[in-house]
Amino acid sequence: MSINWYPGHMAKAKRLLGEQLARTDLVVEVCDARLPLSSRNPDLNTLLANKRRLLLLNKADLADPALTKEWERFFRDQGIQAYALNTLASARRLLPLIENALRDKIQSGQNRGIRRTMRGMIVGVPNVGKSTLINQLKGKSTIKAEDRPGVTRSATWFRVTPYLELMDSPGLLWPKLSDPLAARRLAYIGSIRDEVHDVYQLALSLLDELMASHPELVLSRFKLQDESLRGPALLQAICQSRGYLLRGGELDEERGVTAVLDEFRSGKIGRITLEKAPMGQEPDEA
Ligand SMILES: Nc1nc2c(ncn2[C@@H]2O[C@H](COP(=O)(O)OP(=O)(O)OP(=O)(O)O)[C@@H](O)[C@H]2O)c(=O)[nH]1
Ligand SMILES: [Mg+2]
Repeated sequence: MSINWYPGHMAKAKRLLGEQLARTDLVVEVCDARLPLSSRNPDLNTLLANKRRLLLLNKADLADPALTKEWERFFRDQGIQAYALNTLASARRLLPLIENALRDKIQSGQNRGIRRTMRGMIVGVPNVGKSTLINQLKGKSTIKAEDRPGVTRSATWFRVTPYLELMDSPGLLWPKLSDPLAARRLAYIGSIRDEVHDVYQLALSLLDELMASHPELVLSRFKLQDESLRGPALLQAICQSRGYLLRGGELDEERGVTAVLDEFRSGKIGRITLEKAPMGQEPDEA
């Protein structure tokens, strides 16, 4: 898959993050709980240097809860403060976490009779829910947030409580991703634009992955019986089962592709985590 998925606005975003870092007390990194390694951009480590950080495993409602617990444990073992979150249901859980992470800063101000506004920068790859998180905390959907990557185009500060400002930022992908599996998985969760992929191949490879890890969920969602189906034959069986037909009676595979990708992304196939936490290993942030 050799594709240009690093549009100009991402290079700009990287510059902006660097510029805003000096006025930031804390960085809140958002990744996708279904893909906790591959949806973390390793560039952020160098870019954010020694800033205090929280890691949110967002969209936890779409991920396997037991595996999310393992991921939380894995990151905490590495000294990373990681928390699962469902932004749509309980974004406000972030506020005490931020307060806790900044307790000494807040306290030292209070000792001098000052309560300064704290500033947190929200960063992460596209489509993980950064803008939605700020909307939920503000209690108003004033920021554009949609289920596709590249929605936010500039970095903007928003006051979410009397003493907290959060900065929304454009999703940041890396210029080149050498691991094709990680690239595909980022596409499955909608962090890389569908336009740059062959979506037919993408749906087939997603189906293959799901048949290897969760065959029962695929068979039950698409009302199929044959566990041995793979590749184009599986997609065709899905179209048949759903009655996706073109006017001449031919299978409407395009509709099948859309159904597979959309239904995975929205969790309708099941709560599926694509990456397992490595046990007893250093994090591999490829
Ligand atoms: N199920 C679920 N969906 C979520 C959650 N958080 C965000 N979303 C959805 O994810 C989609 C992307 O959200 P955005 O807030 O636009 O993501 P973003 O990270 O700002 O994306 P970019 O601006 O493109 O970088 C939207 O359809 C949200 O409703 C969550 O915790 N669970
Ligand atoms: Mg956004």
